[in-house]
Parts: sequence; structure tokens; C-alpha cells
Amino acid sequence: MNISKSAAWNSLQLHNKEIASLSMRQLFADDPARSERFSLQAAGIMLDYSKNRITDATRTLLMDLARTAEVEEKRERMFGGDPINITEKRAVLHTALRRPSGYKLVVDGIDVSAEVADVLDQMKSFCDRVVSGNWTGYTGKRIADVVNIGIGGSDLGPYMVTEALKPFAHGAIRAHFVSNIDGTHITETLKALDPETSLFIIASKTFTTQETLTNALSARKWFLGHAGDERHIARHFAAVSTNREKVAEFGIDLSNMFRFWDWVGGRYSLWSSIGLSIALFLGFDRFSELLAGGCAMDQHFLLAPLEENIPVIMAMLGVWYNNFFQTASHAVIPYDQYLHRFPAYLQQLDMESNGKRVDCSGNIVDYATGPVIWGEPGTNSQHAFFQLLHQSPAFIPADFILPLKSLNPLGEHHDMLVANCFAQTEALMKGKSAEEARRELESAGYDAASIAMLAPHKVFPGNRPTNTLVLDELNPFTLGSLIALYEHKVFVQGVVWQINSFDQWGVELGKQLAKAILPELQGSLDVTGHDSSTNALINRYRKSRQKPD
Ligand code: G6Q
Repeated sequence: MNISKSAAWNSLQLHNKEIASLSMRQLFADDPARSERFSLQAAGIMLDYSKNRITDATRTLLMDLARTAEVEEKRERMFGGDPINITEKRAVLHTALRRPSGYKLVVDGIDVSAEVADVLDQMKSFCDRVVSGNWTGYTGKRIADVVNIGIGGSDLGPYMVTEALKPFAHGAIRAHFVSNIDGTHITETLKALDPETSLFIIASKTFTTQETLTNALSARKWFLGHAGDERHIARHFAAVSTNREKVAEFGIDLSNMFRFWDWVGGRYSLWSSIGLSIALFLGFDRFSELLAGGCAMDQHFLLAPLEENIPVIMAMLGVWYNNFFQTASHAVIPYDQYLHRFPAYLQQLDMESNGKRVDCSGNIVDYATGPVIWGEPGTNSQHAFFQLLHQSPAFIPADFILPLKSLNPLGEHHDMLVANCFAQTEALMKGKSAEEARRELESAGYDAASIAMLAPHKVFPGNRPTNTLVLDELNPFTLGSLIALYEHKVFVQGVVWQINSFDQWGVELGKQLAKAILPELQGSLDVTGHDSSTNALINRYRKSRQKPD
């Protein structure tokens, strides 16, 4: 079945023509209960989706499409451990990482829940030892800095979470993240560190990733440059991986290895031992609260009817704009400085999952799949790209995320932040008509010629959709819930688009070519085997190349 040939898709196409002429301003004027009817609450999060270009009929048709795509059946298959990642023949079980103890899941004869519980126990006892100062460095001093060396899924989630939950940290340990192969990243990080009190976590599912292993080797070299004896490595290096052999080969003591499983995708792995840096920074109890928040959202996603299901509603609104209005882009604007890495984290979660052009049967799809995800915290973003959101011919749907309570109450700051958030979604929805723009200029005393010249520039077309996600407070539980919400949103969209959201073949080609180019950069011969642009760039670099130390 091709989803774009289904009756449900066709009905949405017809319905889209009716909606095109409807203004949200009018819909709000006609229905004082609109906000109530298009709001949901679950797992510490309230979603107000009333400022969308939808009616009750739209919601019904979108849910028909979700049912046609078999969202409910596929959801069961994911939670049950079926190998839905078909190209890698793997189950997709990040949800099993955040189930409470006592829950049992057996997949292919293996008690997944027992394995998860074992690793959590190992993480807890390690964290307790390090945080209490019981675990010491090679000179007997307690650990003060933890450096997570990893990239992509082994970096973005833990980094985002430690930034978001800074006020919940116990304060005994600082967290650092090194990901980029650019030597600047590790060099600048090491500058601030003392080898006697630093603990490196090498986080790599495969333990073959070029960037991570290169950074890990540089960290090892730096450490040994101070500590001298290789026996001290055991007190300062830990590994998180699925690859025991490679960890041993690297020289990390296997009792400092925290395992996870091939059924945890990299970008879904912050809940696993990949979250060790989070647990060390916050303490294990806070890490457990993060898992509990994720689990609460899982339960909502599993049990709520599609019409009342926050991830499903958000997913289907995304489908509505992407496939029926051809928006192709989606902004995420957290009104919380602690969430400054959240859009970057979501970029990977969403774009690596749903940036695909063939369906699960290998056919090229004839519809848009994952949109471009981007964003920055408010209010900064208002002074940067909001111009385009308000007045460009294109319209870009956006999610606004707001905690009601500030973690740093300071004068009027929080009221101002909140006022800006609400004002922006109102402005995007209402806009400002030509008549309103003219009247405003008249009352400001402009003459007729100036009004005629200025008015078109002052018009806001409005009718621009936003979701508002309100958290009572940003804390480990609500952040866990928020992350799981977006994971499930991405899952539902992948199901509707009939793609495999859990592989990432698109990152391979560049890696292969870089492997071929690296020795050419280091060689003494002029390179001629590529296109003329690549040849010239390689040769230019070769001529300018500094000798590595
Ligand atoms: C995520 C991707 C990718 C991965 C990194 C790091 O879903 O698979 O971002 O996380 O390439 O891989 P390793 O953890 O194996 O080093």
C-alpha cells in the first residue's frame, strides 16, 4: 500500500483546499472553547495545539490517516521488541531502558529487562563511588571533572541533558563533552582539566568511530604525559559500548565498561549507559527521575486514544503541514535558556530518523518525509530569525516550549520571558491586516503618502501555526517526558511515511570518501583521481599542510 494513494490521504488533500481559505483568527472568534478543545495534558506536559490550521474535521481525517498507516499496530510491535529496524534486522527497544523495576520483557529468549536492571545497578554503584569521593584518581584525589568523549548519538543527548538540568546537579563534578575531530575541541577542553582529578568516559556504541577513538587516544596521551604509568588508566578511563573486544583492545579495564545493546539506536541511547555522564553529573537518583519521565510519556503514548495522544497529535500536525502545505521546515523554540541544546539534539533525532527517500520496501516515495528541524531559544531567536517566521511568503510551523516556573527567579525576568513567548504565538496566529497597519500609522501621525508607502511593510499575514508545550517546571522528570514525546512523534511520522526511522545509511558515503582522502592529504604525490574541484582542494591543502607532532 502506498500511503499517498490511500483514501485517507486523498481526503486530506481535498480537505486542504477548504482549510486554505480559513483563518485561525476567525476560528478563534467563532469558538470561545477552541483552546480547551485543542489542548491535552499528560506526563507533566500540556500541549495547546489550538493555534493550528485545523478544525475538528481535520483532526478526524488526520487520525484516519494514522490508522490507515497502522500506527497502533506498529507501536505495539516497537514496544514488544519486533525487529522493526528492518535494514539492520534489529528490535527498537529504547523504551525498555526506562521501564520501572518489576517489569519483564523477554525478546528472543533473552530477559531484556533483567539485563537493563543489571547495567543500571552497575551505573548506580559506579556513580555513588565517584560522586562520594570513594573512587579516587591515581594520586588519591577525588574526581572533579568527567569528560564524555563521543559523537552523534553518543554526545548530543547527554550534552543536551546536562545543560538542561544544570540546576539539579549535585555540584561535586563538572561535565565536559568532546565530540568534534577538530583538535581544537579536545585541546580547549583539556586546558581546563587536572589529570589527577579527571575521568574520561569513552562513549561509543561500535567503538570504531574515527572521531571518538582519535579524541580518546589524544586524551590518553595527555593523561599518560602527566601520570606516566599505564596502570593509572584504570582509575581515569571508563567505556560505554556494545563492543567488548574493541574496548579491551583500546586498553580500558573491562570492569570499567558499561554495556548496552544493538537494539538501542545511537540517537535513542541517552537512557542507556550512554547516559553515564548524565548520572555522574546529576547523581543516579536524578538520572532515574529522567527515566521515570520518559516512562510516563511511554505509558501515555501506549494507552491514550490517538485523538488524545500528544505525540500522535504533534506527529500528524507535522504531516499535515509537510505533506499538504509543503512546508518542508519546522522550528523548535524553547523559551528556556537551559534548553539551548534541545534544537540541536532534536535535529539529529528527527532528521537522521526521517530524512529518508525510500520506503521500507525500497521504493522511492512520492511525498515529502522529514522536515528540516531547526531553532534557538527565545527570546534570542526573536532578534534573529523571527522576521522570516512572521513575514516571509513561506510559512514555517513552530513548537514553543515553556516552563511555567523559573529555576532562577530574578526580578521581572520570567514574566517578560513568558510575555514574549505568548505574544509571539499570538502574533503568528493573528497577524496584522493592511487596515490595522494603516490605522496604526494614522494614529502615529503619518501623512497619507508615508502611510501608503509604509503600510505594506507593516502587514503581518498571520495564520501561522504553532504548538505551545507548557511544563510546570523543567526538571529531570519533565525533561524525560519531553524527550520521549519527541521520540514518539518521530516514530509516528516514520510509520505514516512508511520509512525505517531507525537506520542511518545516509551518513556512510562521506565517511567512506574521507577514508580514501586522508592518505592522499598525507601523501607526497599530486592527487588526480577525483573531479577537478576535489583534486584542487586536496592539492591546495597538501601544499599548506603542517606536519603533525
Ligand atoms: C545515531 C547514529 C550516530 C552515532 C554516532 C556515534 O543514531 O547512529 O549518530 O551515534 O555515529 O557512533 P558510536 O556510538 O558507534 O561511536
